[in-house]
Formats: sequence, structure tokens, C-alpha cells
Amino acid sequence: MSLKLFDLSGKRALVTGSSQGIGLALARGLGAAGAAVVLNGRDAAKLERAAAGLRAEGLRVEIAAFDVTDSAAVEAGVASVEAGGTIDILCNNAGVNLRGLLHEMPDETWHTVIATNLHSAFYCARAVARGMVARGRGKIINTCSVMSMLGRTTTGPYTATKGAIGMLTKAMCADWAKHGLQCNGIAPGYFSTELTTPLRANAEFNDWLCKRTPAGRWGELPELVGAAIFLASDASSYVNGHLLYVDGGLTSVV
Ligand code: GCO
Ligand code: CA
Repeated sequence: MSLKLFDLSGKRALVTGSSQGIGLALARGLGAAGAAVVLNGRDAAKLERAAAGLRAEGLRVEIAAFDVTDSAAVEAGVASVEAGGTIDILCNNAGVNLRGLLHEMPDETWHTVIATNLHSAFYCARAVARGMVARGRGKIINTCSVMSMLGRTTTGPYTATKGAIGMLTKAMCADWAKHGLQCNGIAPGYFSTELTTPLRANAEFNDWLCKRTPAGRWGELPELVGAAIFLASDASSYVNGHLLYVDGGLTSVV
């Protein structure tokens, strides 16, 4: 019985920003739990390569290339995905981290991070939630971060968007829980991904991070998918507006 609770068979999940990194790991994990997964990004060729890898692992995979920072492209992209079946699970994962000190930061950098990390979540959730509300059920999982709670120098716009998407998660709960949707966040700590490669290559940062994190190490992407399967499954049917920190204890200690 308990494992049935976590079974995603018959479900279909759209994961934005899933050609690599956390998004691809989330898609792989949801697929391994039985979901059909739809990969999203701007680069169709990169998505096809990622999809081929997941198919080689026996997963059911489609791709949907559209720019999540473009409202009209999202409406068209979601409509196209829904033409192939329902979207039962939406992972708002698209994100970028352009680092720099705020007093040296050009408008362009700020706007790119806000659009990629925050506008995208609103555009995609709005488009997908219409169908979910009509059906009276759906799962929305927003990729938050330990930076939904904590700041770190040189990551101003990223930190602002991760705080915002954490609160947007609660706003989605407020609007949609009564319609049978569960909207929650996954807040990763420091994981080994393309996005954090520069940090792992910096011995000083690496030493600091391993001391700052109670688990004493970086997270590995397979350690993130359990939380995603939980929030995507019936096991979390009464969990709403919650940010689930997967951070080795980082946000629990000073
Ligand atoms: C940084 C890192 C972090 C991680 C992650 C931590 O520069 O501090 O990129 O932002 O990406 O968000 O959860
Ligand atoms: Ca279905």
C-alpha cells in the first residue's frame, strides 16, 4: 500500500528547464516513478539529446521546446503539450544564476534572472492550472532554494527570485488548493550541477560549503528526486504551500 502512494503511473509531468541539471534529474526521478515526462527548454536539439538518454533508461519522454520567459510562447507551448494529453504535474524548474555584486549589476542581468526564475513560474502555472482547476486535481512543484530563506553575496537577483517563488508557491496554494491542486516547493541546498560547477572548482568555497553544511558535503542529484516523487504523488495530497528543504541541514543551523 505505502509504495502505491508514491506511484506516478498514468500521470504526465511537464518539467521546465529540464535539458540538464536539477530539471533533468527531476524528470528522470518522476519518470522512474511511472510518470510520462515532457522535457522543456529553449534548445530543441539539447532537449532531444536529454530525451534520448532518458528513453535509453526505459522512460516515456516527449520534448516541448518553448521559451518560458515569453508569455505567448508559454500559452502556445502548454496548449501543444496538452494536445497530447493532460498535464498532471508541473515542475517550475527553469532557472539561472547570474552572479555579481548588486552595485555593479547591469539592468540586463537583473531582468534576465527575474524573467527566467520568476516570470516563467507565473506564466507556466497560469497556463497549466486552468486545466488542473477544471479537472479538480493537479500537482505544481516549484524549484525553490536555500536562497528562498538565506542570502549569499554575489547572488542578489537569484536570491530575490528564490524568495519570491517561495511566496508564489503559497499564493498558488491560496488560489488553487480548494480546486484540488497541491502546490509546493522543493528547496535544494548545494548540489553538484552545471550551475554550481564554478563553485565546486573553487577550493575555498568548497571547503566553506562542506563546513557550513551539517551533512559535510555537496548533494548528489539522485538525492533530490525522492522529494519530487513525494510532492508529485498521492502521498502528499494534504501537503500544500510547503517548501521542502533538501539541503543536508544547511538552513537548520548557523
Ligand atoms: C550560489 C549557488 C546557489 C545554488 C543553490 C543553492 O551561487 O550560491 O549557485 O545559489 O545554486 O541555489 O540552493
Ligand atoms: Ca493523464
